[in-house]
Amino acid sequence: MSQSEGAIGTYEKWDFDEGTELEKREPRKAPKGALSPERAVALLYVLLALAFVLFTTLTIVSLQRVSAAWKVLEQARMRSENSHAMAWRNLSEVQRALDEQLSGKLKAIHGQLLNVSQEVENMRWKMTRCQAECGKELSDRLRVLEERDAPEPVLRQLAEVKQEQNRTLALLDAALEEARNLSEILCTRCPAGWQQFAKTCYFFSSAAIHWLAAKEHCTRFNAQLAVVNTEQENKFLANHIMENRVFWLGLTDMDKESNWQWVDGSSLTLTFWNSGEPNDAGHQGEDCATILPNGYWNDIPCAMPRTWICERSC
Ligand code: MFB
Ligand code: CA
Ligand code: CA
Repeated sequence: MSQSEGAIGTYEKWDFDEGTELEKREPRKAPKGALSPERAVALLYVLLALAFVLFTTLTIVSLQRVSAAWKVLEQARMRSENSHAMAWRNLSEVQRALDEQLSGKLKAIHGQLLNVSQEVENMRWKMTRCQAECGKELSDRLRVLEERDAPEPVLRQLAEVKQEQNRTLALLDAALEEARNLSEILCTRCPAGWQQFAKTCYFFSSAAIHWLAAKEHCTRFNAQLAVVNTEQENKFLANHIMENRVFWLGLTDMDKESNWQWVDGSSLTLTFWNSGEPNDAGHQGEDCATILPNGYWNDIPCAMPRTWICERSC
């Protein structure tokens, strides 16, 4: 005998010769109280439905909470953005007010600096001119008295005056150096139309006049004809010479031939004479120096009309 599972019960197969006859046995009755399959399935469906409803409800509630949280987050972000924008506007306002205040103060200080710089420059010029003129005049007078064989006491007094003059000139030199340093420290900018190199301002003329007139023009601007102190300065001047022009420098040997002197009394140590120059060419001679576009120098007659370069501390 073997058993086989059927849709609605259990069949037992009996072996007989003429064939096999399945004898349907009555399904066994489920024990009392257990669910019938139909009911179990129905219950399963109900549970599934309940689970689905619960899941849907929970999903809806969660979505509502997420949506509410999102709204709160969005409002917080908006508030943060607004406060950020407000803070930025306030900061910009404060910065603008500060900039205005500072630029006003800076302009005032700058103006004062320019005045001080101008005063220092004027004082420096007066001292330079006095050093050249006062010293020369006193020495000339002393020399005249000495040549007249003045009496011994007078000569002794003259010697004391000369010593006093030398001490005064030494003090003047020291004061000049201080004024020059102060002028360089105060250096802020050059006048309109002037070029700045390091702490010095340069004016390149367009007109052409003779050397003495050019020297006077620079003095009127509290400046002097250009004095070349370094190779870099010479290169700067040459680089600023446009077209094929030559410009007067503050260098001359008109006082004593071949004794070349700068207009500010500084000694001539560095030179850039063109080859064969200075040659004092021609019957009237050549006693004033010019700088060529290539940066080399040439002496020409001082009466020639040429463009010129003024320089002054900025
Ligand atoms: C000379 C120069 C002179 C004049 C003449 C035209 O050089 O020494 O000063 O400039 O050229 C060749
Ligand atoms: Ca000469
Ligand atoms: Ca020459």
